[in-house]
Amino acid sequence: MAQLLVYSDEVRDALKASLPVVALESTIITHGMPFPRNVETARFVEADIRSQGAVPATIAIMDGKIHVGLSDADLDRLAQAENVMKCSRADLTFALSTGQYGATTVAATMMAAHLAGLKVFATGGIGGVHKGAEETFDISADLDELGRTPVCVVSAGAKALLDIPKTLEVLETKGVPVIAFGTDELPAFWSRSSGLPAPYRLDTAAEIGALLKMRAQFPDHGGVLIANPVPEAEEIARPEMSEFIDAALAKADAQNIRGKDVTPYVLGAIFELTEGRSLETNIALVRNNARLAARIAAELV
Ligand code: PSU
Ligand code: MN
Repeated sequence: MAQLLVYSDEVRDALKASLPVVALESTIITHGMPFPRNVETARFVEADIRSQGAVPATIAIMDGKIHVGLSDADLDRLAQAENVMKCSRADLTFALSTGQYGATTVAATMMAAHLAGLKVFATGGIGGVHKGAEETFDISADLDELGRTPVCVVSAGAKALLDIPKTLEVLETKGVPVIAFGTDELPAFWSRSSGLPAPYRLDTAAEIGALLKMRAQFPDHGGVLIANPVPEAEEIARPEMSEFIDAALAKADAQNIRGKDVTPYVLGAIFELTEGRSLETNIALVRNNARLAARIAAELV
């Protein structure tokens, strides 16, 4: 297994010196945002993590290896490459054994982070139970991974295009603590409000660190989900956002988009409908999550 992992010098040195390290996914770069804002954002996010005294480890599949920490050149290559595989748990070994280029989702990034000994991971929004899942059975592998892999995922909640009440139910069934940061309400990605109370609330990185240390004492403990609301100045409020989401979902349905193409397609449609505003919000929330993740990682070293 160790031979499958390729660390950047910066990440290897940080792990040796027991410095805080934050894992980052790559699907958000290849399938979540358009070029060149995707690579620009990836660089901002890495700088945000460094500004809090931690080291970023962006994870991607290249040349049959799991790369933990990418060089500037690798980030560029990934952001511009075409036909990059979107790799969740089910896709990871295929990408590795065939030597294909792969971007890791929340699920696959958690797997890689755990193999690499990283405990904290920052992203935008997790995948979850899609609306209409009672017909399509479309439930993201992110939820299963949160149930089994001991990594703390710092998000802005589940992407609001999902069925958030059902997503919360599945997380509870899988034994995943869901903790809103500094708010009583579960945030909904582009919006600070979902209309649903959060299962738990914590207000400081130190309190989250204490929870993670407590959880680590249990054998076979899985992940923890932190839901950090987007800063107020950058949010798109829920009433406005739900109209965009409904229109984008209707478009996806009319185009018969299914399976792993749904999330990238709907994100793209929302980008167009909001004339780019959704992207600005997405960038702000990822950066906000990265800073919090760095502070949480610092509590664990
Ligand atoms: N959050 C974003 N943009 C994204 C994603 C999340 O802001 O592109 C990606 C993540 O990688 C997440 C994936 O794991 O979408 C979920 O896809 P699916 O619903 O197909 O499991
Ligand atoms: Mn799916």
